[in-house]
Amino acid sequence: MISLNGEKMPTNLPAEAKAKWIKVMEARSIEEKIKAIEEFLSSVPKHKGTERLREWATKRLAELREELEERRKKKSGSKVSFFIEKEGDIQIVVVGPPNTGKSSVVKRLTGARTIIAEYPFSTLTPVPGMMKHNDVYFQLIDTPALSQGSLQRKVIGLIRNADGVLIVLDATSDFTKDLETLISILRREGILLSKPKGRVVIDVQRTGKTGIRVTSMGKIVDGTIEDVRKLLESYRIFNAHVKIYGEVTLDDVEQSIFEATVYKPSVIFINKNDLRAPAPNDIEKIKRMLPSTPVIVGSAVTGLGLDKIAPTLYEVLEIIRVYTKAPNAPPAEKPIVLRKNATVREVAKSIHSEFLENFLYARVWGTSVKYPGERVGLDHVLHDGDIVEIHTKG
Ligand SMILES: Nc1nc2c(ncn2[C@@H]2O[C@H](COP(=O)(O)OP(=O)(O)OP(=O)(O)O)[C@@H](O)[C@H]2O)c(=O)[nH]1
Ligand SMILES: [Mg+2]
Repeated sequence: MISLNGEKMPTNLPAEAKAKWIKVMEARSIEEKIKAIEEFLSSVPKHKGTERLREWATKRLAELREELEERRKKKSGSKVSFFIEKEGDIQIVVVGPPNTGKSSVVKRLTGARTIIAEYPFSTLTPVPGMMKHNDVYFQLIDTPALSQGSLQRKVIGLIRNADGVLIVLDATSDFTKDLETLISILRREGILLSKPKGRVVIDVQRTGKTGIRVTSMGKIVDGTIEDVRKLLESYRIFNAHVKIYGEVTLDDVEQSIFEATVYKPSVIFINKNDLRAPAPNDIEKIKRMLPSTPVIVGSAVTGLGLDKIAPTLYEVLEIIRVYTKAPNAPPAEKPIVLRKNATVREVAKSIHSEFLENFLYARVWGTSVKYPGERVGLDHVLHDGDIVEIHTKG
């Protein structure tokens, strides 16, 4: 069973269909992914029990085809493209109902040249801008209002690829209801704004025979690591790194194979405080709806609250900065930005795949080690501010 949108979705897939899914996980390019999902879908038997899964995969396929189309448009120099190349360290999509001040916020924070207008639906294509905080570059993407039907799927596609979401609400309108609508639109698409109790990340390894390694930073409520291995093997996944955060069930593990739902950390900015201060009751209501999402009250006109946005995003995204260094050289000035619980493996991978392939050991300075310059392996978990020196063969 895998759960989608909170509903249990029985998969009971035949082995052939399960084996096809690994191709989707291994796909590097969008083209590969589209082809793999098409092949997966054609191997899924059509009956009631697989209906939701087929529906979900079909939707995903449509989204990917659209993204491919947008990328092609971008390449051919067409001005109306929805594809935004990721720049900086962290990509944040700014979303909300029409006319709440999304563009005003993005403009004030990044200087991006995006259109601000008193009429709704003034933003028609995404506009990126850059904001810096603690040496970390945040790319903010201004988007068309999420309630606009035809563009909705494209904005959802942007969110799915982003690291987090900044929700801009308008204090002068019924913003609790607006948020409710937004949450349900996203949930229908498999995007969760509430932090789940636990999280499973499966990195499928395409090269080498690493076997299935499970790193648990939490616990599996209803099974063992051996059960996880068996589950993955039933999908013919034999080489993967499974990371478990918090409390998860075997269902969650199976769900993460399909990436049926993704969690996006978010921050809420209640804008236009200069016109109307939001009622404390309503703020409480919002906090109950999304307990893990910080709420900032402010105004893009007076500037109130804007300075809190970057540090709050930094916090909810659980970012760590790691400074690499070469032997006998000072650490790099620009950090590598990773997520909490990142390991030396991710650092090695982000420098160059050769660093991973020829890895011998790393020396680390910082709070994650017992003494400065301690030697560690690939699975060593790093802390914010750590300095990492990687030693390789040859
Ligand atoms: N008084 C006041 N007006 C604001 C504030 N923020 C934005 N506005 C005004 O609200 C209107 C809409 O602002 P935009 O930034 O274009 O809003 P948007 O959410 O990008 O709108 P769409 O792209 O059309 O969905 C404009 O007239 C802004 O000047 C604010 O904090 N206070
Ligand atoms: Mg706008």
